[in-house]
Amino acid sequence: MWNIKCENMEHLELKNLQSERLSNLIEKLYRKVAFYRKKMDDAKVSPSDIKDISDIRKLPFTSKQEVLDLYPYGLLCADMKDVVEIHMSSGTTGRPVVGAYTANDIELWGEAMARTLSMGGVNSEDIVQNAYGYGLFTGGMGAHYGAGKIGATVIPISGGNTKRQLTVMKDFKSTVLTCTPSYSLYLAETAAEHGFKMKDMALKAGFFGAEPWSENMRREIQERLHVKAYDIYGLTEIIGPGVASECEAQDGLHIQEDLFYPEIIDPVTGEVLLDGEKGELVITTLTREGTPIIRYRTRDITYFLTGKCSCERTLRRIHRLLGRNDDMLIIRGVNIFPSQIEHVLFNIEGVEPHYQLLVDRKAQLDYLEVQVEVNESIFSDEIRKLEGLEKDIEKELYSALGIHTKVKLVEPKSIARSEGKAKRIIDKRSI
Ligand code: DLL
Repeated sequence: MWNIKCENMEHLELKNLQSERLSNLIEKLYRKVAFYRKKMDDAKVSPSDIKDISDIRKLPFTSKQEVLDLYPYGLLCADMKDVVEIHMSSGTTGRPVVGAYTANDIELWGEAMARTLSMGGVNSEDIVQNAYGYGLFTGGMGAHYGAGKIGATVIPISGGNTKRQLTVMKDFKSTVLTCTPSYSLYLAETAAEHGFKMKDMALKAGFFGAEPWSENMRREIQERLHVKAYDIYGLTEIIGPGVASECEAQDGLHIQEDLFYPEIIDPVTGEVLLDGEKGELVITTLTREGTPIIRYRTRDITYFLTGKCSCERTLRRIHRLLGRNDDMLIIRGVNIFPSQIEHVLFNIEGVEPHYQLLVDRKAQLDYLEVQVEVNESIFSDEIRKLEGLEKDIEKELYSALGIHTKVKLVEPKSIARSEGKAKRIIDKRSI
């Protein structure tokens, strides 16, 4: 274990630590963040009411919409001179989610990711090929800080340039791969096409997350890449990757609960659920300084696993994420809201306000087809013109979303109408 004291803490000791950290956090937030002061005043809770970790239930939730409304600096709790880094959620236009990090937050992030990578056996002898995107996205820097803290060698190759990834992997004998699960399979596929033999590579482990994936996909990755594949979870609002991750038992994700306090709630009533009951994961950052957050509703669905893990860590485990309780699509690790697509479509002449998003996985990569109705006059145009329009819309969507989509123009009235909510998304990915 990277940090045996924290990862193997006895229940009462952990509870005391969480209680102390929560009460310090609330006192600071009440003083420094107008948004939280008002929220607590409205809920008639004062910092002196928060003494024990169980008092957390007196505090209000924080929603994604509130976070978006507080863009860019509304959640900032530290002085700007102490902020050393800023990250934002991936791939969306409009308002992104912002995380600001002090030097201590970067330290904390490195610690959380060092624990994560150590859970899969990474040590200072390893060569970590970090194919998560560097930049505003938290994946690249998060894995970088963790591997650096362990003293492993980092190859900060970032995402993309797949053939070069394989050459580097082979020539530098990378032992660890970090990237999204879908990208790992794309790497394997490209390897087969170009005569690279994955079994002859030095890779032994991969740390995959940032998008939903399944047990079947794990099996496929492990077979094709000849690695042990670990599921890692996190989100920009909390810190990025490093919030929860699998150990060698690959049986649920241990939450770093001395740092990030987890609850599972009923998404409708907000009631706190018991172990084993499926619901929305809610997280409080116990030690963040830049942009701490209280009872953040992640919209991610999971449940607490019961029983002891064979790895002997006492940190609680959650089941791998089961999905999201909203409509956000995650395509190749990029978060996309249907409303963004709608926004693009409705600016195009001749396009009708009826569309459907078809999500599938082809050659192991997420694939988004946008089916959109056009009006009679456009539809009766010659094929060449229709194809031109499809290409134009694809370009517009690419510039708005940052990912390639396939646009298919369909004839008027061919998409099913609804009297209630329209069913915009058909997700055929079997996960
Ligand atoms: O995706 C942070 C990250 C980077 C995690 C690298 C793991 C590895 P965001 O871009 O803010 O941050 O997206 C967060 O992605 O609320 C989940 O819905 C989803 N997600 C992240 N990890 C997993 C996972 C990063 N292991 C959102 N399984 C989260 C399923 C995941 N979904």
